[in-house]
Order: sequence, then structure tokens, then C-alpha cells
Amino acid sequence: MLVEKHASQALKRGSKTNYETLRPVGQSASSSTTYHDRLPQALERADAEVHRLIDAEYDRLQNTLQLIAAENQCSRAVLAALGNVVQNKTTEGFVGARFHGGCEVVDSLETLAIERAKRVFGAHYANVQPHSGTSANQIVLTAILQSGDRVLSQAMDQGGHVSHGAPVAFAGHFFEIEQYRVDPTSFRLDYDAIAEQARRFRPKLIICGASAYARTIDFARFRAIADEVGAFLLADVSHISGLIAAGAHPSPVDAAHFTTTSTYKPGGPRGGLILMGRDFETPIQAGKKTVPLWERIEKTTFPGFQGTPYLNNIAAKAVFFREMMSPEYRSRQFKIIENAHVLAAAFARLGYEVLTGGTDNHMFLVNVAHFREGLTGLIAQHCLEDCGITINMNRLPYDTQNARVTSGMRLGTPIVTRNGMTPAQMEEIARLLDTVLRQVEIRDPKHYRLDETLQAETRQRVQQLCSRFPLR
Ligand code: DSN
Repeated sequence: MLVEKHASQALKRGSKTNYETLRPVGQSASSSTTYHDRLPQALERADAEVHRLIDAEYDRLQNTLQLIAAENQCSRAVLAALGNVVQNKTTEGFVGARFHGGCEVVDSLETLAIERAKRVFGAHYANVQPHSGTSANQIVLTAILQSGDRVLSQAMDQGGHVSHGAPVAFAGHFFEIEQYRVDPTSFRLDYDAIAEQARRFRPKLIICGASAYARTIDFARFRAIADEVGAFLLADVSHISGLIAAGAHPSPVDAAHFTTTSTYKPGGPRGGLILMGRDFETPIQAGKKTVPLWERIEKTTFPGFQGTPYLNNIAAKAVFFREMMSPEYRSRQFKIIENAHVLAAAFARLGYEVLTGGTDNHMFLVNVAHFREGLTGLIAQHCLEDCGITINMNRLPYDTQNARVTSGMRLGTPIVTRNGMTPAQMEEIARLLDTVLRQVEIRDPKHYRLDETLQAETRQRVQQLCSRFPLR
């Protein structure tokens, strides 16, 4: 019986149209709110110490500027979906093929999340179970590669992500990795050079998508390169998936065999997502069987890689995917880009080297070492943090500085835009950062001294600015 149900549900998961018949979830006549209600108050009563620290984090976020490109701010509805009774449910497997009873409600939640994810991204297949973007990548790699297989991916110090094959991480341990670099002069992807490298290296998988790359990625070109050498293509679009959902960046969903994203970077709950477009049914050999790619991805998710899905996260993902289809979310993605563009231009006018000369997306890189002799990314990050400005140091392509010191900083605009800031505030933010970076006294690559008056005045200006744009 279970096997039959699994088979029919599995077929449905692969189709584009069969999610319309969600079972309505009736409320039991004996529902009680005693356990479920007033959760923040329950925490305060039970553990004042943790409650106080959570409040402190709220104050930090409200009173300081958040400019880390990888961060975003989810809605109150997403927060509510994360913290509730759904987190108590344990199961394994996928909708229609669970290994535990009591899944009626969570099956509806997961189905809803899948359906919405497919609609948001125009995908044929969505897997909402990965615990993170990195887990999503690990699942894809494990699904299609054998130990020792070849992977071509963007190097971490060239804008790539640690999960794409850095020697210190999972993929770097189990696969033979070669990495492509950006052009040393323009700092842009050089597709001809990548194609040449792929012809020589003959990878089984090419990974595109970046953590620190400010320009539009040509997914169709990547697919042409992959097809030429007989490789799969994985697009990890964690940083730009919100822009893609809104049509503010070309979509990889039909170009790549697999598209992955974390769900917090575009502004949802923590977690990962695997999407597939036109290739979702492409057959792949799995042991003695041939199965469609989507099925291989599911078997690798569970039992291959994960146990119980985080069902509360899946509920929150469903809420977020609905938000992603709203006019407000879509128009905000264009504002994020406009703000990044204005902020980058303001830095360039102030005399900073902005890599690639600007940005097409939500982030950009600044060469701080070029701005002032001896200034490092580490000093920039820490002296700005002293003043209530949160950024991250970043290695730049071909950076000669130590990886824990770096020559660059990465700035992103998703959170300031979410809270309503516009180009006028971007000019103000650039001036705030510039005042600190010009005046910090550099002792050595890791040590600095900041004038106390400058620090206090900047903190106050930051706080005043943030108070005009409360978290929302
Ligand atoms: N991907 C990292 C970043 O871009 O900062 C966070 O996971």
C-alpha cells in the first residue's frame, strides 16, 4: 500500500499541475490555545537570560546599520511560522511516503511550500527539505557524482562559495576540484576562458553562482559550456534568488540542471531549496536502476543526506514563497539593486575602487587597501562595527593579503532597503563609512585606533538614521 501511494505521489511531484488539490486542514473542535499562545511571554517567564539576549539582538539590529550582502530580514509572519508546534513533528521521507504517522497536516504544509516554490521560480520540481543552501549543494553533488569525479567551480577568493569546492569543505574532500577565476583586469567572469578550462579539465559538474560577484551571470552561456563537455550544471543562486524571482536577474531554472538557494538570503527563513526546470526528468543511472534526476535528488535528500525535515522551517518557507509573489516583494528587489548601484557610485565618487566599476545586483566589493595604504578589510570591518555599522571583510580576486585580513569589504543593500531606505540614505551611508575609514589610525594590518569622539558621534548618527527606518 505504502509503495503504491509513494509511486503515485512521486509522479505528482514531478508534474507541473498536480498540486491544486490540497486537503483543507480542519480545526479540531477541542483545539486549545494554552500551549500555543503568547510564546514570547512564555520564554520570558521560563528563561529570562535567553529572552534578554534575544531582546539585545533585536536592539542591535534596530540601532545599527546592516550592510552584509548575505543577510536579509524576514517578515513577522515568517518568524511566527518558525516558532510554533510544527517544530515538534518528526517524520522522514517525502509527502505520500512518510515513515511516521500523523503527517496529515505537515504533508499539506510541505505540498503548499513545494507548489508555491514552483510558481515563484517557474520550476517543474522543487525540494523544500534541505536544511541550508550548503546542504542543498551537498545533496546535488552527492546525487550525481561519485567520489573522485571532477567539478569545475568558481574559486572562493574569486567570489565563489566555500561549498563549491574549497579544499577545507565537503566537496573539496571528496571530489577532484578545479576552479575558475575572474579576469584579472576587469574582475568579470571570462566565459571564453571558462569554456577553455572545461574543455581541458572535462568536469562531470560545473557550478556557477557566487557569494561575492556584482555582475549579471550568463546562465545560458554556462549551460552551453556544460553541454559542450557533457557536464551537469548547478547554479547556486543563494545571493540573487530574490532578484531572480522578481525578474530583476535572468533565471537559471531552465538553463541549469539544478538550481539551489538558501532561503534566508532572499529574505525568508533559514533553509535551502533545490529547483529543477526542463531537465527534471532526465534519466540518470543509480546503481542498477535508471531514475529521473528529481527522484535521485529525493533519494539523496532522504535517506541519503538528511533525516527529519525541519517542518516548521518548511511552513515558514511556504509563507515566504507566497510573499515572494507579492507586488511589494517584487518591486523591492529592483529597489535593492538601485540602492546598491547608488551606494557603489557614491563610494567611487569618494575615491574608492569599486570592483568591476559598480554592480548589477544587491552587492559590491570595495578595495580598501587601494583607498589608504595599510588599510585592510579586517580593520575596516572592526572599526566600522565600533561605530554601529555592520559589514564583512572580503578577499578580493587576486588578493595578496592574508585570508583572515583581506584587502576588501563587501557591502549589500537587502536589509536597508527592506526597512525603507532609498538612494538618499545610500549617499548618507557612504559618507558615514567614509568618515570612519579616512580617520581610523592604522597601526598594522590587524590593529588600529579610533578617536573616541569620532566613534561616539558616528554611532549617534547611525542610530538616528536607523530610528527613522524601524525594522519591518
Ligand atoms: N554565503 C555566505 C556569505 O555570502 O556571506 C554566508 O553563508
